Amino acid sequence: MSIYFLGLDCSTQSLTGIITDSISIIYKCIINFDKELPQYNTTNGVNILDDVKVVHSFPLMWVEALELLLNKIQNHISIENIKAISGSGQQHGTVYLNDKFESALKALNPKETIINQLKGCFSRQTSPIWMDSSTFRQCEEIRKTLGGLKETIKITGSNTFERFSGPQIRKFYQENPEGYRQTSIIHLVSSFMATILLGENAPIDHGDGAGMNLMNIKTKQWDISALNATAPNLIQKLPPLTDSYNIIGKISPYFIKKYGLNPNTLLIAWSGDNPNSLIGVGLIDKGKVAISLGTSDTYFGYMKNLHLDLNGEGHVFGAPTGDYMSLICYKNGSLAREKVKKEYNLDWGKFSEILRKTSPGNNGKIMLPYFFPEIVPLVLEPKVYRFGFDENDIEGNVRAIIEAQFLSMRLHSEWINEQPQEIYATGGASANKDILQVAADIFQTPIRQFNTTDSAALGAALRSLKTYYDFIKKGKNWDEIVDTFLKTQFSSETIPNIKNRELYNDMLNLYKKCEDYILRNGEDPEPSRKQFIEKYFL
Ligand code: XUL
Repeated sequence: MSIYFLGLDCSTQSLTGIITDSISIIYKCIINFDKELPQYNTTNGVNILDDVKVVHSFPLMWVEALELLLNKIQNHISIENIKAISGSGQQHGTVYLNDKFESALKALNPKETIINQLKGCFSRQTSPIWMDSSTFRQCEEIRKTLGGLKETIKITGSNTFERFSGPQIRKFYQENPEGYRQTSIIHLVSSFMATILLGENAPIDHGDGAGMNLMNIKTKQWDISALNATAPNLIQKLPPLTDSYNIIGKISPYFIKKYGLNPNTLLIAWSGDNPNSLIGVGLIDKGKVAISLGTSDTYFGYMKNLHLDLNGEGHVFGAPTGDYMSLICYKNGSLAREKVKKEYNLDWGKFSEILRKTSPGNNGKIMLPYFFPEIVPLVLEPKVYRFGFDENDIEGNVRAIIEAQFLSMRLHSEWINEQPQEIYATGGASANKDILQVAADIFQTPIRQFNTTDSAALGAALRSLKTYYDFIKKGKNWDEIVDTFLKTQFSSETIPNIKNRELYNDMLNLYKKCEDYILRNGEDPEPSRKQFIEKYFL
């Protein structure tokens, strides 16, 4: 009899399930929120309110997607053979539940849908997600109470960030104190989805917990000073913390009766999408980093020992192995690429053709691509800045957005202080070789691509497999698992063109000058831009 492992990824735009046996992926399915759950009226899985800084989504939509997904899985494989399930959630988003929740969850009737039975259990109907940047004031207040930038980073692993859960919770408490008072428990997207499967409140893992500005990054416990700086009685409203590799219980009776899951199916703590992707691309050791080109673009790496970015742009999260990971995150990822593509009526084929035929360095045309508020560097009012061209220049804009994304990544990842020997690429846009060529040239590092672009769901499946084998005392180590699953996933490598090394070193300095000029009152970059053009294009 085959045995299976299920990894779920509740991301911004969709819910993905990957099922593996002990050596390979055997089935994958996706529920796209906009298309398959149109009643929630989302665009790219979210609801951007009148103020573009406020971005929410619907916890019940994620639950409904879970039921649709399990239906598909049930029709495709012998679902009773699934031995363990783990999952991944878009990070930072918070779910607010009232005192009816736990009993309603325990009493779920499989003859009805979950959403009908949980409707009255939310003290806040929608969830602010990672794209929300409306908590500038709360970030300042919490940072000040914790003793300033460096202290905040030393305690929580990151500066206070608009999208992080702590500032979001504080905003809810300030704007709706009664709603906050009626909140019995606050979950992350990851622990909320785990809770639904478990039938009782699940813990938050150290990986995702580190993205809240509430967990002490050294002790991996809730930090009382951070909790007090955020909102009153918060300790009573948070689930406990746990290691990402822990078994949190077994699947609840609802799913056994309704979908035929096995009563012995183990549930492993869920984590954030980035910690899961760390495993899903096989980063279990030093010296390699990954870029994930999805709704958000992220740049992350495994970290054995805690190393903080005291300047405050990067984050340190828990890694699912029990160690740490570094991360920087961009909001202007695929949504910005798609905006440019749409603006000029291109398809991806044409977009790629332009990247192939335009010159590295873009004839000195530089873009600061803040189509949406940006996280790194912090830009709250979206605006696109162009140096040496305008929006009518189709080719200039296509090359400029891609160069800008990777120049910014190279610039703002310098704190990690580790020159990667190889970069792993994942996420939807990593399937585009021409985008990866620009990235390889800018980083001057080979980029390894995978067949599976869903590294978060795969990471979750591998985490469930690892814990299951540990549980039955046939422990497989991470090296073995990564070798078995990921070597077969390697599709190709994009080699940097060495001829472009100096050009992109110079362009990086120029890009920094443009950023300094716009964001930090730095000197006019125009003379440097002219020199750059003279050196490479005249
Ligand atoms: C990471 C971040 C995003 C979300 C959504 O800090 O905000 O990557 O996890 O993918």
